[in-house]
Amino acid sequence: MVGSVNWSELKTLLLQHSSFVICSHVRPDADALGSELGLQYLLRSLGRTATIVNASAVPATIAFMSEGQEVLQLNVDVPKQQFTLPDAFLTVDTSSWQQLGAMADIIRSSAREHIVIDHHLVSDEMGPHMFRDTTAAAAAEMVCRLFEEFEREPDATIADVLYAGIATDTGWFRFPSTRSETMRLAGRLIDFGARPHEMYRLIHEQMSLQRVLLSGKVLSAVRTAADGRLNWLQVSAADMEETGTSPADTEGLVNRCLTVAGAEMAFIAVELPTTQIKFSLRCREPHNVAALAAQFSGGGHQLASGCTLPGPLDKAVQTMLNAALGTMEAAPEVRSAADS
Ligand SMILES: [Mn+2]
Repeated sequence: MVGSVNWSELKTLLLQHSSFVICSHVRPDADALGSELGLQYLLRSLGRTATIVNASAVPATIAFMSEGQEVLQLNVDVPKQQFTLPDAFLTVDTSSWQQLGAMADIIRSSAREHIVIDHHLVSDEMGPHMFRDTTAAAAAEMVCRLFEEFEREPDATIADVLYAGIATDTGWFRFPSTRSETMRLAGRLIDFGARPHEMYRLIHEQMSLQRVLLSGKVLSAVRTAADGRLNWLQVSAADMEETGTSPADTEGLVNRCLTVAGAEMAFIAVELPTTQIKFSLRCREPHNVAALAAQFSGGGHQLASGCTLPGPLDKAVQTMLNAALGTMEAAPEVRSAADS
């Protein structure tokens, strides 16, 4: 069912049940949370009971999305022993048992129906009711489509969070996954009251001044190798102390290295309080930083991965630099790959 979802089958299945627990992956992102809230709203408008329960808390950065809504956390708001089983579980934005965290045990041991709505490529076998469209740019796209299938409309609050889900999963409509259908559905959400500028501001323009200062300090010391094909940054504990920041404030900085013309690979090395060095790795095709991270027991995706090395910082950076240059040599040239 990958790529084409049988919407009428999904509709029938949803209408066969009267109570749902909706869940998504651990550390929910805007797409996961927006999709959950959208599904809850839709199911309630159909006269169903729907509760959102996740294995982990809503991250502070997107907490504004669920303000005034009830998003429960397993073992914090709902003890596992007191879990009231619904008629059906509805999982959205993942089809990985591992990604469901502690919710996976509850779903698997419950023998209740389990309906999955997802757009990811990799998938576990989760039963007979998996509705996956890997051409969808976001799970929220599929939720929007479901609103249309039921001939329902989201209110402005739900339009906002569904818009946030689609916008963030597509890198604000610039990733190759962005289709005309993505734009059409996002356009409909604006008709229903979604505020694109406000969603962008609330998600991306909430930095502390300290964080901006740290960015300046770290970026001004960007280093480069292999004629600019590899760029990297390093952040010492002293840098963070001086600017009043923490390792979390370095998130996203590595991507700036790939904005330089000719850059093919990038990494950032961050000194943790434990004196270990955390690496975030990025690259363009045909390189593979998942393989690079795996050399150091790390993991991730081909174009974005991470791993941890023992300190000190300079030594760890040198080790990573050698390994990165090694994988670049082994990979076919980006230019010749594009020509062929
Ligand atoms: Mn998603």
